Amino acid sequence: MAESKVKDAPKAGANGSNTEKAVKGQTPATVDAATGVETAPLPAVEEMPDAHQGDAPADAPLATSPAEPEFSKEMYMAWYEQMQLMRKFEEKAGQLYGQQKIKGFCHLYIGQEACVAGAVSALEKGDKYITAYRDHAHPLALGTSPNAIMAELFAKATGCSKGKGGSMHMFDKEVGFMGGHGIVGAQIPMGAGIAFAEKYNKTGKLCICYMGDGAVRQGALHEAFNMAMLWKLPVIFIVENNGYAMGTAVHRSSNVTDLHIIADGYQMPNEPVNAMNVEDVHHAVARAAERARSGEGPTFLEFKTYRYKGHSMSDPAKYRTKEEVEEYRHRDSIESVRHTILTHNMAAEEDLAAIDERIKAQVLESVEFAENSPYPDARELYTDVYVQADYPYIHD
Ligand SMILES: Cc1ncc(C[n+]2csc(CCOP(=O)(O)OP(=O)(O)O)c2C)c(N)n1
Ligand SMILES: [Mg+2]
Repeated sequence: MAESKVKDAPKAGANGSNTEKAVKGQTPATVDAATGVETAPLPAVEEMPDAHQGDAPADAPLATSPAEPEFSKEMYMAWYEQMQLMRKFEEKAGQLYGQQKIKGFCHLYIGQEACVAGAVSALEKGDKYITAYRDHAHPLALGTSPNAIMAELFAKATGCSKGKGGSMHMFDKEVGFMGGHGIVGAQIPMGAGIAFAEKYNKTGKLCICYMGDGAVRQGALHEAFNMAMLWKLPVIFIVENNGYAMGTAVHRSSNVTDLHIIADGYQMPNEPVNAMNVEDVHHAVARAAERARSGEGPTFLEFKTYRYKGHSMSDPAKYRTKEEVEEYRHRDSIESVRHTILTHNMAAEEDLAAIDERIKAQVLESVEFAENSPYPDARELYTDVYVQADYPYIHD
């Protein structure tokens, strides 16, 4: 039986970063060699007396390779490819947003890739995933084609939600991805409900339900946690604590900043996880999955992570310093995996470059596919609104 490890999480700002003064200045734009995508310069951070830096795990260990690799070469190579695809796909999406090819909302996952890659590798086919609006990486890792995701971003009929969902509402039932939800916290009771269905139907599968740190103060979480524990539902709740809900640092909205201990109120096993490290994510999710599948019920994991970009494409992120962002870039999960692969001679630079080339081609193909796809027909407005075909209130 997997044991709950309720530990003291790292204290916010233990290395002083939370108390650092914001500085004026700007990091220069960089161009990615693999995709040719330009990363926008980080905005200048002005001195703001009321600005608070986040509660992200500033004293989490630096992401470097372990003395001995814990997993097989195949696993590290798969993680590298999967996380690079997420990142390069989103860098391209960000660029296309700037060109107004993609409109509406668009929240990038860049920096948080290990949160998904380490979970997918620890779970089984048939398990279900649900998350909020920062939702491009999940279907990419689960096997939805980049073409269908890019087409969805372009609001095209060939998109995974038929062009009717856009960035925040990706769905792909075939791979177990149940969305993509724009209302903060709405997916928490839905995640519990999906887990209820798995238990009721005795499928042996579970539901993994992601949420942001901003969602844990929603009443829906507390109702769902209570019922999930009462009925011992096979669900893994994950809070991706990236330090901020839009521009609000965790400690400005929550008295409890070690968010995982909120689950103690429901006697739900919980633990903090250094989610800049894909191995740690894999281990924690594997432990929680074992608990769920053996009938012991839910777990609440607090993934300490960080987003390198603003909340959404329209956020200049003036509430944090460029030093804070840089600090996390030095713990980058993809760089860590790359380092492990090279240090332990699992592959050579050229092999990784070949993967990068493959990803570049895949991403460019997805853009071409999206560009050449049609918009949905106007009558699509009336389809997929309700599952019940004879729903009496909406008619053509
Ligand atoms: C019920 C509700 N209230 C407010 C909003 C506006 N809103 C969108 S995202 C967001 C912040 C959520 O932050 P967090 O949960 O930390 O997720 P992150 O963006 O960091 O991934 C807010 C307040 C919303 N979408 N739904
Ligand atoms: Mg957040």
